[in-house]
Amino acid sequence: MASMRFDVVTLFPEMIQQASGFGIVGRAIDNQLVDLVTWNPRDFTEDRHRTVDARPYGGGPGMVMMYQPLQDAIINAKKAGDSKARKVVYLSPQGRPLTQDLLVKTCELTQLVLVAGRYEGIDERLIEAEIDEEWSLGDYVISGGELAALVVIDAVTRLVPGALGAQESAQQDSYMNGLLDCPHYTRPELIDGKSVPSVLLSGNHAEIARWRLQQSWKNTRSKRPDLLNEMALSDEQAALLKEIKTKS
Ligand code: 4FM
Repeated sequence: MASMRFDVVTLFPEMIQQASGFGIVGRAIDNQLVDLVTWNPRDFTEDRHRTVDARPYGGGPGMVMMYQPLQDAIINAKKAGDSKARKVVYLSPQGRPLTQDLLVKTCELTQLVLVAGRYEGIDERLIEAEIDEEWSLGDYVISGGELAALVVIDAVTRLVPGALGAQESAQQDSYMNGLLDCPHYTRPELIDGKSVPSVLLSGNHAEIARWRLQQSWKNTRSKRPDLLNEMALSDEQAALLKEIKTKS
């Protein structure tokens, strides 16, 4: 993936544009490694009041997103990019749980259209007609899809070649190996009677790398054992894990 184009369909475009102006994502946009365009269904309304919501069939509280303005916004977002290497994703709790593996695969695309809903949901026929995949951040409910779209934009941007500086990429390695991160320490050497693990002061970089991997394993085993069960181990990793097990 040389670069990535994000088209976000949202009633709150400022929320997407403003939050994307900072840090790694902001720099990637400035450097034209990432393009970010927003599409507001309100701009595709045809009535005097610019209506974007509608009452649900079957009754009950709350509204759903009005079909026509949302569909027109999605269709125009699609047209702006490359149909062969594009996916249209709707963010909702009903979606496939987002993982780093899914994000890595997403990098084969050149355009990602992210549909951020509001209210109680969108018409099921619109999902059938326009959405390729439904993704979820996790088993909880937020007030709209914008924060979820921002999470996807951030996590994918980190995988665009050149988006991370040299320092940031080296760090990334430790997150990408399927393990939790190792502990970090900085100055001073002694805080409230607690010292920094001596290996980190040793200057022995091979020892330090080994210690960090060992800590990552321990962290993962105690906090997220489910991650280890799903992991395929290399011979080297299996040997190291065995060593850690016998030590503690
Ligand atoms: C989704 C509100 C669609 C309104 C939401 C509409 C969510 C999640 C989430 C709320 N998105 N992972 N969990 N969205 O809660 O992705 Cl129309």
